Amino acid sequence: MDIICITFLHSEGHGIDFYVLGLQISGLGTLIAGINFLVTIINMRTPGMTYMRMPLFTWSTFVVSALILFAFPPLTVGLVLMMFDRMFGSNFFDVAAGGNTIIWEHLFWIFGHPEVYILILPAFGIFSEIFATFSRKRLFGYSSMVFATVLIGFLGFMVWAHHMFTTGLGPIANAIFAVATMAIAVPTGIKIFNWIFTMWGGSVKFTVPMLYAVAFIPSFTMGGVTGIMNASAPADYQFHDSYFVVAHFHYVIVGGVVLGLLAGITFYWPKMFGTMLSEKLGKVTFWTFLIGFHLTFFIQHFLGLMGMPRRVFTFLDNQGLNTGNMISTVGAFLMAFAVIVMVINIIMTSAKNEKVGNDPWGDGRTLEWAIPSPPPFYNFKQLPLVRGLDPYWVEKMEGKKEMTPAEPLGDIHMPNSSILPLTISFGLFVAAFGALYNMDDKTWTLPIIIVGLLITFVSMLIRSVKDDHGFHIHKEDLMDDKDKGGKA
Ligand SMILES: [Cu+2]
Repeated sequence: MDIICITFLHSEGHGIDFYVLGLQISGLGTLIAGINFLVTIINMRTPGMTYMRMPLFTWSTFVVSALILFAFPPLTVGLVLMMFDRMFGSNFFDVAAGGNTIIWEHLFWIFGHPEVYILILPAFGIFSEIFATFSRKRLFGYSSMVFATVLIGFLGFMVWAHHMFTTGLGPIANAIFAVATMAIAVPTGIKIFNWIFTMWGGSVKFTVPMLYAVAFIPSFTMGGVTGIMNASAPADYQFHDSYFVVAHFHYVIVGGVVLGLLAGITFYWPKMFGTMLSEKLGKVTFWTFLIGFHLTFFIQHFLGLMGMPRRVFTFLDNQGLNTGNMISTVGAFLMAFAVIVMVINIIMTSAKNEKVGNDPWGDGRTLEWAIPSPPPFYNFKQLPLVRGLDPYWVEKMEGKKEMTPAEPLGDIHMPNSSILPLTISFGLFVAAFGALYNMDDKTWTLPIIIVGLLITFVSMLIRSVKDDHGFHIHKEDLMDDKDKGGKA
């Protein structure tokens, strides 16, 4: 093997290169999706849908998209510097050559902490919809919920160094980041109390999504409490890199994001696929998952305090860590069982395929429940007129069965499908594959990189230059759909 620059690298082989290139491409996808959501939410709201009438799920998607816009560029910068270190022998992160590894930690966490909120805020949005729907009451403190979501998003950029208390930033920096981190408990607390007050005095229905929502409150709050413990810098010197931290973030991510995903899948399943998941099997999944989750991760707080380090795949025998780890393992199997039951539930209900109407839960509040399940590809035949928060509920309370249209029935303008986004990303895949092995100085890699980038840039050029006016669904065809005659 010829002597090349990678010999001094800490991670030999191509694992890190794969990660560096793959994250840049998927980061690009996330960034573009974020921009797409922002532009759509700003420009394409139906008449009457003011910002302060938007569903909380839309609000949280809006805030998260803004976070993506600011959080992903620092990650890309870090990855590009790392790529330069590995491909071209630069020394950004090589201490021996005058580089600084702490810069990598900063760049990573300037992205990494907002990323935590990019994960959790959509779950907050889903739970807000579910609490209002199954309490059959409007969300308590809607405006303060919006304010808290924006504030969490903003503060999320001020706290990244709480991941770096032990790197030696000094007491002043540590104190500032500790206080800023604890400040996030305030808007989060506002949300927790608003969800509880939404249920207060409502006629609560314990459907499967609502069970997830109710279980989410104490589970997530426990992750919040250990978050405050980690945020206190002196205490963090003890918790750092131990299983206590593992327990903390699993309470946040599983107790928050994963419960949110399971709740959202169950809640929107009939809207997406036109058939209800079994509530009975859903309850089996819920209880086994919840018990399995707490069994797995609660004990890990204590394993961490007993000194079990994280990022190590095994532990010393006879150190008093065996029983705790055994309990964790049993819990993990329970969670796996819960997921298997969920897959069975999905297969069974898809096989039966009993069709449901537009409002299968009977208590839908927002616009999506006013159109068929699954919605037609053009969504609304006529844009609906929004007259308040929870517009479908507003109409139902006045005895109406459907939304009042905001426009006469007319042609609907739709975009054409295009293969070009696929070829754009395929080109990046080819180029990255070449770059991956370019670090070995192989001669065949350069042409592969060039071909890949050509595929991407030519596709982008065609996409920009070619006029694509889309197509129209004609008014007459819309009237042929099921309910003849249309409503003008
Ligand atoms: Cu953080």
